[in-house]
Amino acid sequence: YDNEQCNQKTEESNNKDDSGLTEEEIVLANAITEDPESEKIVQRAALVLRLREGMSSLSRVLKLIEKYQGVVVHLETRPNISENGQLDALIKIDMSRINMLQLLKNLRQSQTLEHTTLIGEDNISAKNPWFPRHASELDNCNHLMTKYEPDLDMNHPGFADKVYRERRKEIAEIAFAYKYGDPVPYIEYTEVENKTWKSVFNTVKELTVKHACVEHRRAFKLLQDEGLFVEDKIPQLGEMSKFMQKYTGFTLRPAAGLLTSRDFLASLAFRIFQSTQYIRHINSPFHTPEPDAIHEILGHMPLLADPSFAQFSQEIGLASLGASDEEIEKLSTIYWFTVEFGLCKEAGETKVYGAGLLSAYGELLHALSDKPEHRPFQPESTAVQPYQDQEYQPVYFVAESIEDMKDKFRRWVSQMSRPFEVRFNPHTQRVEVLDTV
Ligand code: NLE
Ligand code: FE
Repeated sequence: YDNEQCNQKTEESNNKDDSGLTEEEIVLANAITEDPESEKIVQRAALVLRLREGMSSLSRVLKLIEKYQGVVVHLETRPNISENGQLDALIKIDMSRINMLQLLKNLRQSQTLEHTTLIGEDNISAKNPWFPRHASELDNCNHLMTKYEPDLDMNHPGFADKVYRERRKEIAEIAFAYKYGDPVPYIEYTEVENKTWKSVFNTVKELTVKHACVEHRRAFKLLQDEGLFVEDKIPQLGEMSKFMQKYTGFTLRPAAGLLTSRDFLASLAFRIFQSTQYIRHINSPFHTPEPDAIHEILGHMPLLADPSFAQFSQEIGLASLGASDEEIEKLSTIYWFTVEFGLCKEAGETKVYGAGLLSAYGELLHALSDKPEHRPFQPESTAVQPYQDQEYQPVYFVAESIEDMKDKFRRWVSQMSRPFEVRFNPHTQRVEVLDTV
């Protein structure tokens, strides 16, 4: 209902707009004015201006910034090379999003334009930091990374397999069509797909008894007891979603492939896990660089049914909302070395809790061997460790325990630059923004 209302308003103002804002800004301006919280969000932005009358234009601009309660944090000018007497200025300002839009509008208005021209802007499109405030808005958070796909990558085992490629398309279409509130789609898996599952399931089952952390082992057992984890049938995401919901409130929505980090992490804030639904190629059962339903089901879902781990997953998600690109990169690196490839100690032994290891027989053994490097998990260093996603990892980070990792993460994340805090309200499935400036 909210969305509908907002769209209608957008259309109206598109028709009779003369504000000088771009279409995207109008959409956002409308969304912003309807949202009282957004007035409080201060963001830093950079403007590059051509000052047609040199310093006197500059003073007009500064007055304008003052009028909109902006704080200039950096200012540089230089003579414009092509036109005599004109200056180019770079101005960095902290200003609330709503005032920023007003300022932009003003700068673009004709009387101001005689004095200044807006040449460039950074971080102004009020889209940043747009983030979903309600679980339904995750319908907009399904941007895919095109990296390793059967259609595009010659090294993909499905590249030459037309039937496989068709199947991938079919399942991707189902995910694209999914909207918040729909039941998780049911997929009738083929015999080949179930066979692939069987070989991964049986090896993982055997290895995890010895090598998985207690949280994973516990949930794995529950899943077997409840009849969801059986060797000859791929569990349906709908069933898995119900299972997780019962223990931690996490639910699933289908994803068509590897999502951008920002979109993927955002959903975790709502205790929603975006899960692929296709199955890896039968020729590479024990390792695939891309996520597939086997990886999600065997690796992620048991841990998402663990209360403490679910909490950690949601906290990474909450930290990502409205974060800068740099911070998203750090958060997804932490995610990579914990949720995907994490190791932890348990009564003096090294165990596995990373989903990318728990769904890949080959890499699990590699991770525990003496070939790769083991380093202690430290958010500061882990967050900036470069990684690749095509081969086995050369470095893994070992946590003292999942609890300890969570504590360290919390301390680290509290130093992020975001000028507001967020809180998830499970009754409304809404993220509430709390001002801290
Ligand atoms: N390598 C994992 C597997 O084969 O199950 C998938 C990792 C996805 C990040
Ligand atoms: Fe994963």
